[in-house]
Amino acid sequence: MTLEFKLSDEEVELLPTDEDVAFYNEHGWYLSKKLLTDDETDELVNASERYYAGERDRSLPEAPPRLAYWDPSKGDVQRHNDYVHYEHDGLAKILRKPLIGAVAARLAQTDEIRIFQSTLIYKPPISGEPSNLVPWHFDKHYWSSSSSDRMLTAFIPFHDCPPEMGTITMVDGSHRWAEIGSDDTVVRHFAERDRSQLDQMLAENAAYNNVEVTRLPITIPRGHVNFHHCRTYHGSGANVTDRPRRAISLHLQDGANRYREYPLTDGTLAAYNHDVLVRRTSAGHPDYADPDYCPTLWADR
Ligand SMILES: O=C(O)CCC(=O)C(=O)O
Ligand SMILES: [Fe+2]
Repeated sequence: MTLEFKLSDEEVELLPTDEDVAFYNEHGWYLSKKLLTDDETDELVNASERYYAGERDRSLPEAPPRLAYWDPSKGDVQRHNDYVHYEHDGLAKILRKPLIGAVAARLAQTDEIRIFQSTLIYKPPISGEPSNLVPWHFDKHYWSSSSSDRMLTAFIPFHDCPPEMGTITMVDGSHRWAEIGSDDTVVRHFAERDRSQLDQMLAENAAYNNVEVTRLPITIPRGHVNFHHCRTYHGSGANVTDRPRRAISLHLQDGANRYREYPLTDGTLAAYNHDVLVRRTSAGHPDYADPDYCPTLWADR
């Protein structure tokens, strides 16, 4: 183990236990212990405000085709900004805390975790704002060009995140469902999709698996992180409080994840935004281990 990927004795206490890993395997999600200090969550708020005010340490060389990139001209809608771990060192410094990667590695039962994507999210405190509603989806649908089924997401609010703020909501155990032969429009992001279609997709898949849908809004205390498996259905509701809901979705890949050719029914190959940014492998494919865009968060070698 390199020095960089070392945990303190106190941090080791914060790792998931064997029971926690079994819970994750059964339910498809896990609410962590307190992984971030109050100073770190304060700094996430401050750094995100500087980001929203235009502060960048570097910029993407080009805008990939499906980049989520709120700017003030978009107004008071839900904000999504991808690649903040690349563009903003203040946010990246906290996201790259080894403890987060170590928890993910335990859950995914792998010895290496890399960042796949990070999205800064802000739900304005407007109870009727339709863009605040996140329809049911699972993240692997956007990642068809990734080979791994162990990918997972760390949802990191910057404050206590109760149901009335529209916290993330898990469809319990849905990562174990078999999927109905889905049309490959699912690879399109939920922001581009019709909400009722996605609600229907959840209902049809539940019926196909002969299960009731159990929706669990996760009350996340400040500094705690909710992890979900890449095939766990999730969504979220309105923010009916008078405070913004601030968070980062930190999407993670295990060490073995690679680009794969995944043909869609129209004959084209599934793609991800990285494909126009990252370096190539010797086989000429996008390299999902490019340290500039997909840095290693944890390695236990
Ligand atoms: O912002 C939310 O409530 C959902 C975010 C999400 O879809 C994710 O973390 O994968
Ligand atoms: Fe998601």
